[in-house]
Amino acid sequence: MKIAIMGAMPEEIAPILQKLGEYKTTEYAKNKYYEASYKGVELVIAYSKIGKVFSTLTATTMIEHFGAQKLLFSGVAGAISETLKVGDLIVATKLSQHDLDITAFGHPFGYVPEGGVFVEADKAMIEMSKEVARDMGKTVQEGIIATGDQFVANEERKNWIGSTFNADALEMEGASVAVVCDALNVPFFILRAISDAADMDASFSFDEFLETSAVESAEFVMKMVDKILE
Ligand code: 4EH
Repeated sequence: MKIAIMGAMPEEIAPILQKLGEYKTTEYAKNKYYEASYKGVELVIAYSKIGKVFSTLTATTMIEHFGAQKLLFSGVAGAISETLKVGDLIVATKLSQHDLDITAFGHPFGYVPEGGVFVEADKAMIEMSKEVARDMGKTVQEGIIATGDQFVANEERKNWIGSTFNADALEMEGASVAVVCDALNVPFFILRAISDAADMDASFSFDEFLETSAVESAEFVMKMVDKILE
């Protein structure tokens, strides 16, 4: 089996590469892919760069070029739900693109003809995440993640995304990765640790907590890999 682990920023995969220690680096499509064997399975790891376009390219490459059969995303996110604080973990149940707008034709926000508004994540891995959380003595919240090509640092925009998509957290890559995995029949799991509250202090909070929250997420994702291999 080959499992892909992706992030968007270098900081989001650094803890994973550090844990693995040894890996092979391959350049492909203007990005670096890191391959390692871990407890008898093949891993392919990469950070995509920021946003929906780069994350689409990377997820597609991991599946179509490197042959990944499952994909786990690890990273940070802005909180919408009041119950999510910096460092807390959220597992996506389903994801939507909050910046996709063809409402002029009477469609809802996030909707694409023949696509839909949401893409659902793999139920088996969501179930596993509950066991992993129990094993680790941590809590993970399940929720809806909204994705768009903007760093949200505005209460009004955040609240709009929250009410329009019933979303609990927001980021810039999850929904595009979800579309790719869904289309190619690859089970996927999107985990994020909160770095900020997508409000006027978001950029400062993000800079302060990116690294520590990325570590929280990466540690959990590696425990997910362990659970998959059980
Ligand atoms: O990959 C992008 C990163 C911010 S942009 C999306 N990631 C972090 C999640 C995220 C997020 N997305 C939208 C955390 N908080 C968010 C928020 N809105 N409030 C970036 C950051 N630093 C340098 C360059 N780009």
